[in-house]
Amino acid sequence: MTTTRLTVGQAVVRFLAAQTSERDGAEHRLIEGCFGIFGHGNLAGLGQALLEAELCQPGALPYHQARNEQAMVHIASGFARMRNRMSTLACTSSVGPGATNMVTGAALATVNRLPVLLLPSDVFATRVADPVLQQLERFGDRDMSVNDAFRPVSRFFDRVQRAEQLPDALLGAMRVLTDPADTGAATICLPQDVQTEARDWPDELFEPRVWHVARPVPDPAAITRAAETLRSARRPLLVAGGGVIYSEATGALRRFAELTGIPVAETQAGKGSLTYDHPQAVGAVGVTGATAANALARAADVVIGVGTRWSDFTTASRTAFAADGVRFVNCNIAAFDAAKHSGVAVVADARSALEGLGQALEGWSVDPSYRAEALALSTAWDRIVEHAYSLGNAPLPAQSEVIGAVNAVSGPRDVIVCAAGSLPGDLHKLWRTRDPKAYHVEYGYSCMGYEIAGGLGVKMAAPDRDVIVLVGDGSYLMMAQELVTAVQEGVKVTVVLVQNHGFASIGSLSDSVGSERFGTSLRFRNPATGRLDGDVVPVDLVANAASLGLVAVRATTVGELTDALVAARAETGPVLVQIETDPSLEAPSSGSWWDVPVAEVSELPPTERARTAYDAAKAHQRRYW
Ligand SMILES: Cc1ncc(C[n+]2csc(CCOP(=O)(O)OP(=O)(O)O)c2C)c(N)n1
Ligand SMILES: [Mg+2]
Repeated sequence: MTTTRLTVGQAVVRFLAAQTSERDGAEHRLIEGCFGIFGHGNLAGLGQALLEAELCQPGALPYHQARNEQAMVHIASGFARMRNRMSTLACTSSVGPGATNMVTGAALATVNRLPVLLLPSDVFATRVADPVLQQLERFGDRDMSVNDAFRPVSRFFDRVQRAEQLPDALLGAMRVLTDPADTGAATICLPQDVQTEARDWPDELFEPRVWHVARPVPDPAAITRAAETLRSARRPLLVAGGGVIYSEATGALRRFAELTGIPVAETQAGKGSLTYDHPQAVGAVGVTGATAANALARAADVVIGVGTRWSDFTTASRTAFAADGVRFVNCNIAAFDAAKHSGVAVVADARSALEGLGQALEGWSVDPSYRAEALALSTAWDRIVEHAYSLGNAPLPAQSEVIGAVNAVSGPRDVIVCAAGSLPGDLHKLWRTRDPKAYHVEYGYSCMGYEIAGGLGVKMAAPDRDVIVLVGDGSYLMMAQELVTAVQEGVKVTVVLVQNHGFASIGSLSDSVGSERFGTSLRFRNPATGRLDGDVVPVDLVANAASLGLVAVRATTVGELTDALVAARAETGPVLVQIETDPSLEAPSSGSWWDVPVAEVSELPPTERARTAYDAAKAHQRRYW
């Protein structure tokens, strides 16, 4: 057995550079690069190893700098999602605050089932100089560090206390990253002393290794049960989730829909599973849904979920599927999701499941009148969208007009990226998706601040596509600093900043629960009232973006926005276009409900009224068991 003497940090880099994923015969580098912010915890360990790789083995594991550790995990999530989870990025941080900054990013990745490799540094394994700078001491709990906060938000967690443990940790993390049923954040904590320790590693550890991503086929008995359930249905509805896209099952979905005539609704992560103008596409379902999909959902007798985890936004907090005796068929790679709502569980890859179910349903299709009804509903919704795109409101346009303008200017393969605020819901309803990878709205964690960082990851993953980040002023102020990273790396993203001076989405929600928009607009403290109800705080985000090195433009009309987006195409670096909108003009209603509990007792009449409405709506909530 030949060996090579390397530090733990160097061994990590050499190992990661040799990992490949494979599905359907196509191979991909599993870890395409490593983001990192250095501190005393990692600069001499992993940092030194990344430097040595950059100088001695260029391209082995390219290093990228970021401005904030949370953001670098978002970049990795955006990258992994764009690559359908076949490739991702690693992120290294120092100890303490650098590490805990990544915790939110880890949660986002795990909630969205996206593989990211996190390498937070940890305090000394030897404890020789404890407490080190940034070490949290728990008096009676000596083997803990702040990194234990990663445990609940990671799918895989390990701490390499001794160099010998490293191979086991690395192999375990790779398995989780490449297992679509189990994937999420894989976290390996590397104590700062261990990172620099040298050891003779067997060379076979660094040999190229291929991680095969399987397409598990469904149990034939499960397919029989699912097909029987469907054959008995008169009003079936298919709900396409993110799994359809990650599995590259959109072609199989289209064939299945055309064969059976079953209408297809989409979750946020599943939007783009069918092009918006496919005759069986009935649009977004749930809280942020289209009236077409929601009308069909209300009356559906069998609902087939493919690659969805049935979030409350999809089920309208369990009011969307309202027919007596409604049954579910759940095709999902994760048994956990397949078992939800007492459904007929088909545990399988989305593509395999759709093919298997299609074969079992050969010769069966829904009644032509049901097909016609679905088409009429989606045609009616499309007219509503067209109207919302062209309101011509003055002096400020509605957000729906901004969405219409961006849709009209963008090409079919351009990717829009969004995450939080009122934009995701409006996009879910209104965006006309023409390519399965063109709609990237992070709505599992709906994390303010994902937009710009995630958009950077998307562009790095798909340099041949234009990337348009749609972001509200609130999200921008929470985390815009990766624009500097985009400038630094020459990564072109076009940011459309929707300025409405505060949290319009939460303001509207607050209104609906009787909380009177409290704390949701960006206003000065008013000396007369002592409250935050003074004038609008005049932050100039265009100047902010320009100061970071962007080409930054202020559009005051939808026409100017269109012109600015056309002009942005010629730019090679990142561009920001701000447009101010009128937040009082909301997107067309989905006609559905979201369970946000309202104060049961109150001295405020609006709260009391909202509670009465809440109790009435709550009565329609189902259990599905
Ligand atoms: C990190 C984080 N904190 C808080 C929230 C709750 N939240 C959801 S949307 C929102 C306001 C977003 O404001 P903005 O980006 O301006 O979008 P708008 O609502 O105005 O469309 C808040 C506070 C969140 N989703 N993420
Ligand atoms: Mg806002």
